[in-house]
Amino acid sequence: MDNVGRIEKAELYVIKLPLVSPFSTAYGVVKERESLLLKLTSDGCSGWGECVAFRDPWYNYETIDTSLHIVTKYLIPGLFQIDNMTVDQFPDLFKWIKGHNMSKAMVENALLDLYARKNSVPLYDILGGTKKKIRSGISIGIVDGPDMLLSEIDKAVRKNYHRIKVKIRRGMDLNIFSEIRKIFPKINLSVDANGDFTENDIGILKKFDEFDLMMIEQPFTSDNFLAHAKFQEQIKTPVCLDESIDSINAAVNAVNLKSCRVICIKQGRVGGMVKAKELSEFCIDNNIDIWSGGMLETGIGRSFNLHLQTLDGFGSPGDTSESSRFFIEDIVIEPVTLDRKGFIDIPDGSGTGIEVRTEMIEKFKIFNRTMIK
Ligand code: OSB
Ligand code: MG
Repeated sequence: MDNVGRIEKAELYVIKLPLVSPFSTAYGVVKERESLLLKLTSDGCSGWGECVAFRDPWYNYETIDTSLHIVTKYLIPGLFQIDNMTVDQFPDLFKWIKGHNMSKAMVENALLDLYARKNSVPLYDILGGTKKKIRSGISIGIVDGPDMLLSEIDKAVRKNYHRIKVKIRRGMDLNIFSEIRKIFPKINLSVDANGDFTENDIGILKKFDEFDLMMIEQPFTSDNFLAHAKFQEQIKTPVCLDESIDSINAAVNAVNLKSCRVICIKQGRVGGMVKAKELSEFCIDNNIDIWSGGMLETGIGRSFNLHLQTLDGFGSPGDTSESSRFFIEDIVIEPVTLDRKGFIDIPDGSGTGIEVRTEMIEKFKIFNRTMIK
């Protein structure tokens, strides 16, 4: 990669977008998606990034406020000090900052988009991805009662989503899965616990082998690699790690301890596209299946997830759904949509290939700050 050039301006926006319906997990309910966005400008060209952290720290420790702190105090001033950096040097430049991957990912992604736009090439070309369309998947939050869940699944099946994931929590009645399988015997089905169970629940969790699931995602807390290994040894269904994998080293631990057979890669959680690609290659070399996760991203973050999935290793459907599944109106001109067979086209323009609707940013912004070099 060549140098990105001199970054002259960084504009930060926090927007608050209403969701079509509340999204519930074992730990939290999101009613409105607050998102931190960044626009970097250089030589009259701009690139955008989105921080996938939520307002509150229920998924991991990062929040929009911690990210604003890291970005404005360290990352942007750091970028302003350098004039001749390539995007792949970004992770090394800021590795002295411990953690805060979601903040790093937003800045790196904006740089990558900027670089690609300056060079008039699509982002997937820079990454080395070749797919023109990718498979879709939907994650259904915890809803009120079995009828509602069955109706949500039915809607997703009619749209031809390639995989349907259902959020679960401790204490829920697992008989609903027999019900789901009676009505939808063949769909690609998986579950996600967001770490709500403990090792003491292994007896109950083993029942999931009866439902022919693609995987069980993150049953235990993110630091509990041993419990996941113990569980994987006792269950035929593949265990998938999400929250646990924030670095290649975490994946090395998971592989060596046999904690999982699948890893959900979220480019935001691992620190950006460069790290996400590295992690995908590590997983493939170590026989771990991968797919791209989602974090209720707006059109900006969603576009990075699309480009990531053009890479060869991302053949399985992940959590990339239509924008309209979450948002009444997206903040980009080209929201993500499914074709009749449930595939999603990769945008073909420069960079991420999407254009941000500035009037939407103005309408939904609750904070902004501009930093000039
Ligand atoms: O655990 O994968 C998760 C949403 C927010 C936080 C964590 C998760 C999720 C999802 C939905 O499951 C992903 C999406 O469709 O964007
Ligand atoms: Mg998950």
